[in-house]
Amino acid sequence: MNIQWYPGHMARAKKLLQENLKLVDVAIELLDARIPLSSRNPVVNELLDKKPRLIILNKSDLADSNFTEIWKRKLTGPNIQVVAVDSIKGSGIKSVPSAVFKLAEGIMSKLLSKGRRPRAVRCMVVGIPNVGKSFFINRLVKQKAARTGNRPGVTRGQQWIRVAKNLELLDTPGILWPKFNDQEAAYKLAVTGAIKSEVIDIKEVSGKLALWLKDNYPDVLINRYKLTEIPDKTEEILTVIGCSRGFLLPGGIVDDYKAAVLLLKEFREGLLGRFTLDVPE
Ligand SMILES: Nc1nc2c(ncn2[C@@H]2O[C@H](COP(=O)(O)OP(=O)(O)OP(=O)(O)O)[C@@H](O)[C@H]2O)c(=O)[nH]1
Ligand SMILES: [Mg+2]
Repeated sequence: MNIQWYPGHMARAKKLLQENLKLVDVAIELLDARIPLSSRNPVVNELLDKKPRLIILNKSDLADSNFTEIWKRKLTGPNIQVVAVDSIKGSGIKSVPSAVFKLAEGIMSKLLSKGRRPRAVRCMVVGIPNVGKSFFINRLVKQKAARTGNRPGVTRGQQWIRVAKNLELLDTPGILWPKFNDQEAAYKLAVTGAIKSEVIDIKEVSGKLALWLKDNYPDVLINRYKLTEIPDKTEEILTVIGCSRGFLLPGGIVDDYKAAVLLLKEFREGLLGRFTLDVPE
């Protein structure tokens, strides 16, 4: 497996992010709660080094809540706060403004002491494609201010959005990095939907997921797809799923591509349960 995806618009977005960084007081970094390590962009992480940072573990409704608690503790640090959020239902959103104001306290009081007029706290929302940046912002402003979509690469330009008189956000396009040296992380990005489907081998990615489920949560596969047992070989797991669902091609051959698509889709929608792929040590 070799997954790579760094189209021109991401390189441009990274440049824009770099330029706009000096305009903002706080960076809001959205990570996918299912893969808090693999969804962290190392290039952006470095750029944000000196900024007060609020980490949002988004899609926490799809992640294992015990692991999310551990990740929250691990990721918190000096000048870094962490909040777990479900941007669809809105849980966790309420504590976001107070966390932002706390992180911006130092900067704002410095401005005031210099005799500058009070102004809104400015935040930049950054994260990988499809992690839910625009959904998160819309939740925060309680209206559809930012364009969203169930595929990576929806937001193209940057967009300022006013949440309240004292809080403004900059929505940015999702950015990955030029080379995935860690293909294990790339696979996790593919499984969770951060990489567009055209550049991945669906059967390979879904097969790897099937194997992971077999090794860690076999009952989930058995119950969901009404299997009697799970074969050892990756391709065969997809075949038994396809067989169980009656996915047949002409000639009675099982359509394991269709099974691969189904497994990925159901995993992403949370129909198999809540899973964290980056397991904390
Ligand atoms: N289950 C779940 N789904 C979410 C959550 N937040 C966003 N989504 C889904 O994730 C998908 C992507 O959301 P967007 O807000 O468009 O993602 P984005 O990060 O702005 O993506 P780009 O603009 O492409 O970089 C949508 O289909 C949402 O339904 C969440 O907290 N939980
Ligand atoms: Mg977006």
